[in-house]
Amino acid sequence: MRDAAPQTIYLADYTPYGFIIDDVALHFDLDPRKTRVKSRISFRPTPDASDKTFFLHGENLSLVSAMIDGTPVSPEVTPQGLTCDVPDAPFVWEAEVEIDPMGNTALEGLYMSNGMYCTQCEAEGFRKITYYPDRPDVMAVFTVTINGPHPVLLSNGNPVSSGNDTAEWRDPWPKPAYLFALVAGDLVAHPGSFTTKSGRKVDLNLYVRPGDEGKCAFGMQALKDSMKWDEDVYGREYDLDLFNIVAVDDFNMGAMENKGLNIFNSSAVLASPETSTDMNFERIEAIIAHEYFHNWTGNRITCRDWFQLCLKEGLTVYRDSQFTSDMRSAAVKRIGDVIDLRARQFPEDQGPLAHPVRPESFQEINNFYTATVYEKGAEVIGMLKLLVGDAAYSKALDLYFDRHDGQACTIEDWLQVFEDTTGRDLGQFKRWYSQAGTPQLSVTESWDHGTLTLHFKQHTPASAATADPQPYVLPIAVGLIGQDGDEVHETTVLEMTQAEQSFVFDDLGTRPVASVLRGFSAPVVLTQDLSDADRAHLLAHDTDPFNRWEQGRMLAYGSLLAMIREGKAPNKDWLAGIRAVIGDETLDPAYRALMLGLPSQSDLARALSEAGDTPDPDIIYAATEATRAAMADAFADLLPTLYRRHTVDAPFEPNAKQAGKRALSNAALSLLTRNDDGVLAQEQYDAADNMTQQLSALANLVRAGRGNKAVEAFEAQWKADRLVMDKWFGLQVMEADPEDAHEVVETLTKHPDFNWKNPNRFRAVLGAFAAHHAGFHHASGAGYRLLADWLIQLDPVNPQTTARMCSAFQTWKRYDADRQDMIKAELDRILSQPGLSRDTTEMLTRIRG
Ligand code: 0A1
Ligand code: ZN
Repeated sequence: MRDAAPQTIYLADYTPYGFIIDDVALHFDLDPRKTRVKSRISFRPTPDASDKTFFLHGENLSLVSAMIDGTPVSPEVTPQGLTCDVPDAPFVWEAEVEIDPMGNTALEGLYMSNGMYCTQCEAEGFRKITYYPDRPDVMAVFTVTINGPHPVLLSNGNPVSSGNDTAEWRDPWPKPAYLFALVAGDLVAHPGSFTTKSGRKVDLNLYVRPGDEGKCAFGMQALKDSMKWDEDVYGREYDLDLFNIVAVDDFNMGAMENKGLNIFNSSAVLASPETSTDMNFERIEAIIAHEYFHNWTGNRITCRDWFQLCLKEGLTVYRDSQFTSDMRSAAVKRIGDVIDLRARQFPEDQGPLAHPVRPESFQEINNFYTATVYEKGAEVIGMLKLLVGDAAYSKALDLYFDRHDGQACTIEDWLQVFEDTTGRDLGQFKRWYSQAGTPQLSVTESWDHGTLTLHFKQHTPASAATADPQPYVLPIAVGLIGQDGDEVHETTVLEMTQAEQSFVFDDLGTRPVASVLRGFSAPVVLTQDLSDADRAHLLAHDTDPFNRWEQGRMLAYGSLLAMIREGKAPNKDWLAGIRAVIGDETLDPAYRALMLGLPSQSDLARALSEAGDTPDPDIIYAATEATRAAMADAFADLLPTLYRRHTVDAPFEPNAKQAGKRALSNAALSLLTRNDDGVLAQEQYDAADNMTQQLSALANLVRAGRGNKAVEAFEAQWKADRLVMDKWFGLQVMEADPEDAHEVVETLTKHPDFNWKNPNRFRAVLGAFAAHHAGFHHASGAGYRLLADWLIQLDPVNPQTTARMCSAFQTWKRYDADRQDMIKAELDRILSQPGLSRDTTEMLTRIRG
């Protein structure tokens, strides 16, 4: 049932819990429909607590019995939890509850996936397991006993004992309930081990379903690499004798950092050359690192309340991006992150869902695991590091770990360690945490006898979340490139703090071209009055790899927007500039592959709407197609060589070097396919011995309208592999012609393997559809209706995944009146469903505005 009046929770209302927990003992008797959970918790009143009410969260629990100090009590129970009179002295709470893991389709709390038991407790899932103060600032030591007829019975920490159908675990580190985990089932372990720098031998296991053993080696290696990296770069050592990872098929998100027992969506950990693409390998390596890094940034130091989510997530994303940069190419990683930020975070920050990196209110915390909290949160840390310098950053982090180990902290604590290390006042910088919206930064130049002045203006549009945004501290990395192509001023970081500010470079001979916002040094929308010729100059000569790519992208935008608005032909200078870069064999192939990319259709729609135009999805689609065709023609003589030279003959390895070569040869293939009727793609499909090559060939065949046979063959080959079949479903949607994308989706949803209750499968089809710009925004409104139908169907089963997918509608105000009316009608139709979840209600109400 929908809550009568959904409650809004405010950061400003934080009050500490009135009790301290010394010790938690949990006992599970597992049963698919009637699991019994016994808890024994020692409480002690907090000496100076203002609120002495004894409240325990609890949802979907049947209370069997409750006792205080051995005496039965009858608490007052509501759908949200219970209260009870308690002594004004230390006491022991004991309770027994019954829960139904099988009936738990929301995948929060204790649930079942393919016959195995698993848990997801972040953010507020523990309250679906037993009565407990389910808030991150309540930290305790847990002992867990599990009984059940399963060969593998796991929980956090170290094993204490195990016998027939029983196991006992103890986690010596105090932790909040959201880090609790339990897994039970018929699983096989892929073992490994790691010796920490101080000599502790840690046993590692990757637990998978029988049959998936061959997909563990890469994840295990990524884990060892992460453990080593965190020692080398942050001085952080692992702190238990055991580290377990479990792969589950039904999972709402990517993975979860439970103490000593990480639980992963199988798509985020299982990998093999035959079944996973290079992109999958890179993502898996990053997610394993991310979850592992949480052991310090999240677990040892956790969040005081959920408003502080970015404290652990922004920092951990920042750390995993550093790790990927070190393991692979820093330039390629940075460009990929910026593409992703613009695709996912900018629309959020510029639309009705805008919220600060540290939100100040929410109804459903699950709706705030967003690109703003995660990715913009990481950008904020990157800026802080740029402003204080690498050495001060290291010192501040050492202080953070020293000072706050074992605590539940706030953003204030985080900034304080930087203030204490550097003596800087970070008061203005803190706006990055408290204000919503993407700053717009514009720069103009003046030149006077060897002196170049850069005039910057910053402006952040008002939003529902921040009515009157104040200027930010912006680190703006700038270099200067001379007319001859040499760098005449290396990167310097300008620190902008005012709404308008000028910076002067003098002693310059001839007028250089300014390379501004190198490395994307701040998450802003930059407008720079550069001519196409200047941009082409930077594309050819900039020493900053990000900005070099960025200038190619800006030229591509210019070319595409002129085609969309005025039907102009593609910009020849841009094509020539890209041609020079992709043909330059001294450059990293992965980097050159990125140069062959175009802004996505939704990025183009965003650019048009930022400029005050109404995007027409069909015209955007046509312009993108025409531009790809022009690229295929302009590079026709170069492409066959690029393709052949970078096709990897050696046995597949998922390293960055091989992946880069495959990325470039496949980028070439996608252009070549436009002019060869799919002959080369078919050849590659037939010869492929790894998923990167096979899937890329398949995509090209489908796009060329010659995919029927290969689609069938692929299905026959991979029917039994869930993760590969997700790719099969997704690819057909992504490559569908906009005219019939919704029909393709309808057909796929009738496929016997379309198990819509599995979040991965649902996302493979409906998520891909929402991302198919011209298909989803079909003028008939059929796309909107179709997605709304499925959201209505999924909501009662899995509110969290439904709510996340509502963001497909967040950009609705960009489009024309007809489309807006159709979307509004669908939003209202979903909102009028009786019993709509709190998650989905909150999302749609905010989107509807
Ligand atoms: N903390 C995890 C992400 C995560 C969040 C919520 C979840 O369920 C509601 C699951 C996972 C991470 O950052 O990886
Ligand atoms: Zn995380």
